Amino acid sequence: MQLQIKIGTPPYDKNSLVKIYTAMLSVRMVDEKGMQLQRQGRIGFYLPNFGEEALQVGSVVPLKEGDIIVPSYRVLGTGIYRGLSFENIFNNLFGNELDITQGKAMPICYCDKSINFVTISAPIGTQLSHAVGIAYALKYKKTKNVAVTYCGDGATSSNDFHCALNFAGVLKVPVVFFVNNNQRAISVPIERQTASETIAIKAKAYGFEGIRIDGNNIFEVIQTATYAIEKARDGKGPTLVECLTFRMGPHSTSDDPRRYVPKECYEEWKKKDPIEFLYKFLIEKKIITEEEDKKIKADISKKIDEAVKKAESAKAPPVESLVKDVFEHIPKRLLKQLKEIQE
Ligand SMILES: Cc1ncc(C[n+]2csc(CCOP(=O)(O)OP(=O)(O)O)c2C)c(N)n1
Repeated sequence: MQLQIKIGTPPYDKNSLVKIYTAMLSVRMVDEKGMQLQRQGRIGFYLPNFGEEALQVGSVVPLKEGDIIVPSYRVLGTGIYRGLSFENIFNNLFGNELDITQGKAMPICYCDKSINFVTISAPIGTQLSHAVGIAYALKYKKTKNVAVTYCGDGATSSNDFHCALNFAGVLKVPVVFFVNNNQRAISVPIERQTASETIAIKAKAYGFEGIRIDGNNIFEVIQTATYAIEKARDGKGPTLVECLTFRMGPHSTSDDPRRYVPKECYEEWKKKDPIEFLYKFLIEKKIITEEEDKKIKADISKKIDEAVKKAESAKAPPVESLVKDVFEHIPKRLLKQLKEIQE
């Protein structure tokens, strides 16, 4: 696929490009803050997206109203681009009373119904079959909407990956699978994960198209996502898009990648940083100035600091929240336990 970037026409006009760049920077800056907060003992856990911002943001640029994002835990940019707020993010991380799930979801398992961002679930791969079910419903109801879903290279070894791709092919549903091939599942390298030449070719066995792209090149991601999403919208079935990238940070704050990632890998991939790539493009093409860049960063930083301040000073969820919003009718045994806690 040849890259076609027509500057001045959406999504390559100034407003659209600044929106994309701001979303990518926001992911990076939320990650820096999240890591810092955990190291300072102010939150319990964080999981960063360092180096994978282009595939996350670029893959949702072509979405339309009513389309549904079924995320994995390492695609924060898909939510941020669509409007997942810093308040929502930090309320979840602090697990406070303002958090949508009142601290019941794991940190980084965000959700926002208003932007069709389905709750992130921690078990690997499960979201893929959910996405196929959702896409089937969209088709059944004769909408023109699509579902996009995500997983890592490790998740391609899961049962759900097979089930999801198999039924997506059989039912020809409007879904696009994006795989963030960051070349490791925690410490397990891709060559220990699969003997397949690429992940993209696996789609062939399920009867649909697989495409492998440079996941750090925002333009390649947008162009491929546009093609695959519009194809799904036209009733022409699913696509598997393998986005080659590299996890530039730890798997999570509970991990120390210095024990298994050679230093040279970081040096090599640092040169391919997706945010640096877009920054250079915007400056070289005179789409933004260095001054504008500083302002964008200062603005994001201010908003993040405000959200952290509010989230940290909010109260813990009330004790009753332990048993609320889980069952339609709270079971008697839980009510009994709640009473014991309250007493
Ligand atoms: C079903 C299941 N098994 C194991 C785990 C533990 N676990 C969490 S993340 C992870 C690695 C996943 O790697 P990958 O799919 O490549 O995604 P990445 O973290 O690289 O984005 C594992 C094994 C889990 N969350 N769920």
